[in-house]
Amino acid sequence: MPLKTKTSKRSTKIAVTLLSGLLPIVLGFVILHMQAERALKQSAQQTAEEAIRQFELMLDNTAQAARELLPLAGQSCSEINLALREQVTRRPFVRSTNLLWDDVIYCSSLFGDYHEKIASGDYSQGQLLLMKGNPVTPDTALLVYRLSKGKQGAMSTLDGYHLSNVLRLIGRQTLLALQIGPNWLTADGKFHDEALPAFKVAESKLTSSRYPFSVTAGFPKGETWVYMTSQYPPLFSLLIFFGMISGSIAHFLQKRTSSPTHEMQRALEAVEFVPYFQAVVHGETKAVSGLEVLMRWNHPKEGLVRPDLFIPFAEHSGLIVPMTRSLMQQTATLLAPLSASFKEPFHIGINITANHCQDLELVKDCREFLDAFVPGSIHLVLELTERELIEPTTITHQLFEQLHDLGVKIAIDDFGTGHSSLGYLRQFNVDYLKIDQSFVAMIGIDTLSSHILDSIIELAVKLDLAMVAEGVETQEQSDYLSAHNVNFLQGYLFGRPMPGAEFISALSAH
Ligand code: G
Ligand code: G
Ligand code: MN
Repeated sequence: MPLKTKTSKRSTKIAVTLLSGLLPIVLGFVILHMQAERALKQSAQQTAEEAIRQFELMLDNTAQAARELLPLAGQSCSEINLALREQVTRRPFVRSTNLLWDDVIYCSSLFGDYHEKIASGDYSQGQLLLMKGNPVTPDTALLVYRLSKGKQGAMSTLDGYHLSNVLRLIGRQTLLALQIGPNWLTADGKFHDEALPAFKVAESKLTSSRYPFSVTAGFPKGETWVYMTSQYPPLFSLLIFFGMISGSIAHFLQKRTSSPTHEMQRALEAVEFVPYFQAVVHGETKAVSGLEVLMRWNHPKEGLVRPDLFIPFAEHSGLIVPMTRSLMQQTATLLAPLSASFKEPFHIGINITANHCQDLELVKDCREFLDAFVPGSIHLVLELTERELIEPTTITHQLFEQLHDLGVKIAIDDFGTGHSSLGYLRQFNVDYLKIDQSFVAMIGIDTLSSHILDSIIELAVKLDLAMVAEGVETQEQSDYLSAHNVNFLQGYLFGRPMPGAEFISALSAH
């Protein structure tokens, strides 16, 4: 049943709403994460480039000192000592200078005469060596630049303090390391000779094209998140806003499409409410004297739906009026072509709810219905159930007066189950009583109910009202009712409710 799906799919609906709300947030978050990673990558790259530039500038100074001293190598230390010291004073960053002969330091700006063999193989491309320290400052790293030509050699050293200073100033939020051969230096001035650990986020390694060193920049783990929380709070609010909008839209759309009213509105437009006809026969002759129109919902997914399942919703939403109109139009289209062949007025019963009687629209619908038939060929009977009585107001008074003028008949449906007074029956100009099937079912079974049935019949006779007995299923019931002069009979014994077209071919066959 379509109207029950509302509750059974509740969890799915909540899931869809949540998903629609979360999707933009998650997607937006992924995009922001990617954006943050790109920004960090770019920043690391720029920082590394800047560091390379600064180190190359410093090395240019250092190399210049070595270049100027190299031709002096071979001369005695006392002659050239002053020249060594001059370079230390003149060149920024240069801490000491040395001259070599055949890879042996024989003269130093610090100590003068000296003797120390160096291992030229330790130098990256024979040119650069990063040292942990030297005998004078064992805890300050030191970068040595070496130049040689034949047996001549010159070396100038750069204080690690300047190097780590550059790393610190340029790096700021970025992790930076200067690497020469297997050794490297970090912004805290620390010397390392183990393998360089990877930076977890946005690692970027650049190698100088002019000197044998490289710089690695990057960020510690979690930096992407730190960056996002510092840069994107307004965007986060926007994401949550979009999520809420999207979730609300999903919620609204689902509510709209799944509400019984919306579903029935759709069905009405698709003409899914179709008429079924059930025969009403003469009590005496058992000849078909008319029919009752019973609404069925030909639902595309649920199949045929019985009216008691959806009529309450239709009444509640006011859709019952256009639904009944549609049913009347379809009935007229089906039956009008036959109307010329009706020998006596054919009874067409249409069920009407109390809600339907609150304005005069019904009069117009009935007039249009009657206009479709050969004049006088039918009796339109409006069946009002006794279970919900119509409040007598000026409008209903007018309504029934106008219906009466049109020649429309009124039947009280399910008679015996409600409590209509005689005054009521007279007020609405009732023409027929439809005896409820529960009394018919008791014939031959329950004597008390049979008594009630007898008094209903008696009452109808006294009030001069025609009677229709509903739910006649057995021959015994039929015989009993005929014997008690019930004018018309209706029930499975004479025919089940069937699709309009089927009813017509059965009727024509007789
Ligand atoms: O046909 P049966 O199961 O089908 O009908 C069930 C109930 O629905 C009955 O009480 C009948 O009066 C009511 N019903 C059937 N068709 C209509 C209709 O077109 N309008 C109204 N208001 N009630 C209907
Ligand atoms: O309330 P109203 O009388 O309009 O409803 C008629 C209802 O009775 C429909 O649901 C119709 O299908 C049903 N009906 C018609 N004939 C019989 C019958 O012989 N036996 C039973 N049990 N139901 C019937
Ligand atoms: Mn009825």
